[in-house]
Amino acid sequence: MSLGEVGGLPGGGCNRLALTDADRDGRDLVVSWMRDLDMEVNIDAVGNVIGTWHVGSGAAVMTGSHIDTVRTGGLYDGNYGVLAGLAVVETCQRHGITPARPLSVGIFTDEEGARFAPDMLGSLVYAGGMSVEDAHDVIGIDGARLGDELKRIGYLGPTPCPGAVPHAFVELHIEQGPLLEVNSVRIGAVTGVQGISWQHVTIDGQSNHAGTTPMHLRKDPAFAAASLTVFLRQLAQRFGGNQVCTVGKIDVHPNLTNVVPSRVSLTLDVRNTDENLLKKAEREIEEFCSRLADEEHVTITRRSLARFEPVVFDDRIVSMVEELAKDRGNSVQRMPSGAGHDAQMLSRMCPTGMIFVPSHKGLSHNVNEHTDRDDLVAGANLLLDVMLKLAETTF
Ligand code: HGY
Ligand code: MN
Ligand code: MN
Repeated sequence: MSLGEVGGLPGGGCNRLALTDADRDGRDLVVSWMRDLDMEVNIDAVGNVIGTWHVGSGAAVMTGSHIDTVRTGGLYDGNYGVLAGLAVVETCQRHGITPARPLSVGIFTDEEGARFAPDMLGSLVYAGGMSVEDAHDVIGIDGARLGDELKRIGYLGPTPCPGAVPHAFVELHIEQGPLLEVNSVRIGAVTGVQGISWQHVTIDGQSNHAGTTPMHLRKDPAFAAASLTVFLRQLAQRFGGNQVCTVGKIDVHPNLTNVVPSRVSLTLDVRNTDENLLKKAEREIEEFCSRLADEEHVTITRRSLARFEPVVFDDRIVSMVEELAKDRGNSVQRMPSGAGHDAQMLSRMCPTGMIFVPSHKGLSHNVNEHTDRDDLVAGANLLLDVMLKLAETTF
């Protein structure tokens, strides 16, 4: 709740877009809680914060998530997994439990990708999937350069990337969808993450007078953008299954009532658990855009913002989540993740899994995001059990 007040919005929820002052203030607060637990705090070259409780020996059992939010974020997306990780360390210390391995908690930079694409940027660099230089040169939706913002907020750290390879990684997160609540199940044993394809589309037409320009002479990028948006909805309906498509950001220039726009840019968020279907969707979008450009006499240029193939988590960890959930008397089901997560990047380095708890009405990326306290506690207790078990497990 205290973290939720940092960047808090008047009606509830919070806005801590990556590397803003609010993100800095949130980081400073959580880092202070890491230090209260005598954890060693390392900041790496893209601002990932890794807190480590040095007990036992060998590579750490790692958990973590993110504390950057979207512009209308809830209290739990990302934050819950980071703070539950600290609660695991605090609980072990309070009860004199000494794990066989160090426990570490990561705060990964810019997981949302809302200001600086791609999403999961910090964990992608941590896992060696993107160079620090490329990450620093990413330009945000507000024109800021990621490396400059890291420096400005004091989180351009000395620790090199890729980061230390964990013994294993497990992330606790809210489901952000309706499944667990609809099925009255308390815990999700996450089997993997669906594929993600983000594109930035720029449509250049010709600005003109709204009153005097006959319809057949227009080069109207707003109409083209609307047609593309409708096409995406229809594509998702045609594909069915897990196919989802979203146009979340549209910018019109000059954005005035009586001017046929000169340029419209929009973002496409297209996802599917099946890589072949995701590729098919991308091909159909490309073909539609080239037809649309011809028909509407506009120029359409597309730029990839993020492209991640579906990820399957280590079944040994998925089963561990399932069994330990049952040991605590929780109902549990296996399920894929519709949302991207830092765990999908850590799975490139070590055995990785995730734990979900229900989201009320499936709401997320919404200030009314909510998870019942009993579910939050059950998830945190399960994280404790899984981390301690991982510390005893040889892979
Ligand atoms: O885009 C996502 O799925 C995540 O919220 N970053
Ligand atoms: Mn998240
Ligand atoms: Mn999110």
